[in-house]
Amino acid sequence: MASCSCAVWWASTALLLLILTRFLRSSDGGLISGHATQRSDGLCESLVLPYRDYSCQEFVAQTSDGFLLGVQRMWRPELISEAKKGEPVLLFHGILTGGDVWVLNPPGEGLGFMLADAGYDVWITNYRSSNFSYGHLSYKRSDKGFWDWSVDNLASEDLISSLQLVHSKTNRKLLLVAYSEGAQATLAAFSEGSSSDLVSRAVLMAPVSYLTTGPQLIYIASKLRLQRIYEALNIYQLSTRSPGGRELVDVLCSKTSVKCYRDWFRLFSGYLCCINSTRRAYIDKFETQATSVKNLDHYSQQIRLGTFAKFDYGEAGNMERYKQASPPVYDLSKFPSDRLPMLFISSSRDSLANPTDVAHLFREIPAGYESKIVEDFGHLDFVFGYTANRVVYDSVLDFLQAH
Ligand SMILES: *[C@@H]1O[C@H](CO)[C@@H](O)[C@H](O)[C@H]1NC(C)=O
Ligand SMILES: CC(=O)N[C@H]1CO[C@H](CO)[C@@H](O)[C@@H]1O
Repeated sequence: MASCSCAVWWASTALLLLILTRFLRSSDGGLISGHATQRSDGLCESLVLPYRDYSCQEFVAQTSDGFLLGVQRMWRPELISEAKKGEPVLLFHGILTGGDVWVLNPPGEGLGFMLADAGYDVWITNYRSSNFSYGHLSYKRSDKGFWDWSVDNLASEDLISSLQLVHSKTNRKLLLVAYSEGAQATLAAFSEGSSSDLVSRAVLMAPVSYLTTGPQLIYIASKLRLQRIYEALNIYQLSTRSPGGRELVDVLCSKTSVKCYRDWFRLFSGYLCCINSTRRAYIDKFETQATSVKNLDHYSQQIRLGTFAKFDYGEAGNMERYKQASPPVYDLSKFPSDRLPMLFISSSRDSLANPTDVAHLFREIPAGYESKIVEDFGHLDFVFGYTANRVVYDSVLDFLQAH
């Protein structure tokens, strides 16, 4: 990026952002953690129950910092009963999306459906800001506090609360399938010893850990120091769906060689093999979903510093929070890949969890895990690709069944 002869550009971008960005409406409150609930526009009603072979129930998992996560349980009633319970598997999605990624492709293609068809008790969780979550006990979506989080909190709160909810409902150890930032949160949480004892085996797909490069949103944001503009404007969330969001994305893309005008998919992947263009309109009805600017900022820090560490608040802020000048790094040598059966699935053409960064990850975690590298598969193909069933999910099912 040519360095700033671009004062004019900064100013015009700032102005554009100010004009374009709006906030989403606030979400429902008054829900009780751990209880099944009803929601007519929830994930179950919208995406699972229309297929009559499946049952689906909405739950709420409350995090200790007050977020109300939507957690859905889906199963095939003829395969699972009180007497014959399926093994619980938790699906943990990635950045700028929601738990719907597991069921946006139809039965036979979407991982949620495939696992239910194989007799599993399938639990889908949603990040704190996801469309299918339930907001916060006291913050509204328009409050700064609602967006004061990054992958650190997804690790310490969202993953853990979801695992605990499923464990409390099933009294069994869980299988975990985590994707992209969900996989990164898993790496962070389990490296710190949190809750891996609730899990019996795990699959990490397109695992993000270290970030070096890639033609994607996060990289662009890091180059632009996007969060500075945002902070100046009191903008805390990024969504391509909010009014003006797509134009905002276009502003980002115009600063790079990525041709992602009007196409948020290109923000994630320089390469995509297998998105069904007929189904694209349907996917666009649900995706993307908002994330926090702080979450992107954390990724920018990782790219700039080359670390997989907690959020950097600056020296004074770090002293206050962490009692040290620099943010603590996640010690991947403590990741339980030598104790829990684990499978990593990555792609040689994934520009976000790219081969260089995945190799870096593999050098740091203890040996003992299995890994599979697929060819010619983009980052979003892992959840939206119409061939993900054969290329990736068959291996997921084989691995879960074989151990
Ligand atoms: C693409 O999606 C449409 C609509 O869901 C479907 O009818 C068609 O079979 C799909 N094509 C492929 C190659 O999966
Ligand atoms: C909070 C929010 O944006 N909820 C939306 C999630 O998606 C459904 C289905 O498109 C909408 O009806 C909700 O308003």
